[in-house]
Amino acid sequence: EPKISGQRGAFIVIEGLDRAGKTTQVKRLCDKLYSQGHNIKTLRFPDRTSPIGKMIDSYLQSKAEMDDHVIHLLFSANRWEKAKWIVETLRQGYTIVCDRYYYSGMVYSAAKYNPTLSLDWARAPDVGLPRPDVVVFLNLEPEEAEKRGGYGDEKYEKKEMQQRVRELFLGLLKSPGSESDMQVVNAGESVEIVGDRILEKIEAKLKELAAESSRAGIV
Ligand code: NYM
Repeated sequence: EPKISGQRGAFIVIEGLDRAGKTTQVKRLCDKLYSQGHNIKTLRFPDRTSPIGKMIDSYLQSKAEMDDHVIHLLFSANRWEKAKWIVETLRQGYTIVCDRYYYSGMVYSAAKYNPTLSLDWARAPDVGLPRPDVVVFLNLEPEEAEKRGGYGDEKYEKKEMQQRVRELFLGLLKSPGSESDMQVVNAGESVEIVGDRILEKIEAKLKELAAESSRAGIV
């Protein structure tokens, strides 16, 4: 049941490399926040269920070829499809926990080093999306990722690409924009420890939020 106190929900994003344990941690976090009395909805990008999401899925599985700019814009469109839902759901008092957002969008596309696809170009189509209240980046050393049994078969799940993606993610933390608000958690620890660290970051932010104005911003 939506809260009737008038307090909006928080928009929480979990980011990271492939194999950093995002999906596991999103699930744990939702269970924990729910047990604390929050109303929770989850979201993941890409959302492969919509027509655009199905095109993205075909691309990731190498069943369809696409120009780097085209697939980038589809990933962005896939977020815009959900923008209104995000705003309304937060307003109803639900806290949203989201597996990847536009940060992944920027860094995976920019990691291709296509000369006409810069980080700035990649960011542009996402400007105006609902802005997260907290972003946690699960950082994983490349050696640790290797130990986790290598990558899957989808596009981008290659060592060199992951290394570039990681560098770009870490670069975002130093950027002057809203990306520098990202909280970093070392994903190389056990599931329990990583979960506790994530919760610490989020609880601190939720407290701040409760004290502040309740209007959500935009990217
Ligand atoms: N990915 C994800 C992008 O390249 N751009 C985006 O905007 C998003 C949201 O999709 N390798 C990439 C990162 C992943 C791949 O994600 C599929 P997942 O979380 O494995 O379903």
